[in-house]
Amino acid sequence: MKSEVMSTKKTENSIRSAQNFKLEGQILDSIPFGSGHINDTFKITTDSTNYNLYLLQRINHHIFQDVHGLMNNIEMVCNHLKEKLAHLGNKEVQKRTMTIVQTHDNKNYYQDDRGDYWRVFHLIPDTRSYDILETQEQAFSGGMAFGQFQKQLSDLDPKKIVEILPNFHNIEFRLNNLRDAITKDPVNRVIEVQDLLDYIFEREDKMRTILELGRANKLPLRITHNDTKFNNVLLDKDDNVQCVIDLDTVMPGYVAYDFGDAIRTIINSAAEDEADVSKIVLNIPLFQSFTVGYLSEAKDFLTETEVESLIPAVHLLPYMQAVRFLTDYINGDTYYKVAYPEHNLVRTKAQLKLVHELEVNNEKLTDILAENLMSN
Ligand code: GN1
Ligand code: MG
Repeated sequence: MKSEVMSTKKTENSIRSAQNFKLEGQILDSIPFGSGHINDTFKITTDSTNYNLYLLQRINHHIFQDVHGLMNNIEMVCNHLKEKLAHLGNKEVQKRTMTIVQTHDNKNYYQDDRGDYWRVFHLIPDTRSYDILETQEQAFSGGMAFGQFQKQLSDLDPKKIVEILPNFHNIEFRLNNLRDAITKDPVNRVIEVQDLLDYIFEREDKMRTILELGRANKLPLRITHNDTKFNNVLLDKDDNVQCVIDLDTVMPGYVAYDFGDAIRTIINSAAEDEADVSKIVLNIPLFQSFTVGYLSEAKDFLTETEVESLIPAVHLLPYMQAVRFLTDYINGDTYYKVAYPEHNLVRTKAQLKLVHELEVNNEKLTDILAENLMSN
């Protein structure tokens, strides 16, 4: 009962906020949408016969504290992508890029009287995203999608983009956050996760490869997506790439981080939060197909050192995700949305199982990458 009342309130709030944007037609309904861990997302339907589907989001401003900078980044990226695709015609551009809907006073976000921030995008119809992949074609499309994304943004000056969440993929920063959490131990959870902490700290040195290459100026900073979960790619009904979504973390970064984070979800035969870790095994043909798709777009611009950083990133990103989930568990679940009290712990164990599987199969993955670099 209580949660029903709360969700009716949320829906009412979402409709009230949506009314501040230039939507076509009258709003018919608003329903919670997607599986993001940070923002609240709603699908808005209107009675317009022309354009009637919108994606409304309440931005988590505890995490994204510079909402103005965030939305300017997204607008700049969207405009850049639209220019790159302009030759395809307006209709196609609308389908392949995200479109921000402005407020009645021409802003790209709206702040309500409770201090919450909202934004609206066009919802791209006839598309699908997948939490777990089904086919190699989908993996190939995912690889192309992120390769293309990096390529299309390669001539956008990184200095124009605000580093919206500094140190986002800096493993030293993430491990320091974990150490702080252990020291504070606000909800007495450290005692139950000692074995996981040992497993993490044993691998600390090995996970510094990319950080150190970056510090030695051996990796170029490019504009990267930084949240390349496979469900951030929209595919059309034939599983061709339609659009890359969730542009919140588009920032200067290293391409390997995008590769590694995509592989984290693509190669995993189970969900990111699978409680039965025996189900977490590698789907290596999907790694192969993603890699072929990615290299078909990225091979021309990748430097030799960037290529060398791809496999280290495949190990690093699930590891870093485990560090982040465990930090949040120890802190008492203040960052990620959780569906039940042990959710962050379950997520941590699932990611560490993936780290283990990747270690066992390191040679196979390295060989596949090398073969595809040669044959491309
Ligand atoms: C968060 O909100 P969502 O689900 O797109 C997180 C990512 C993590 C991901 C793990 C800003 O992304 O970094 O990889 O959860 N986003 C932020 O599923 O922290
Ligand atoms: Mg995200």
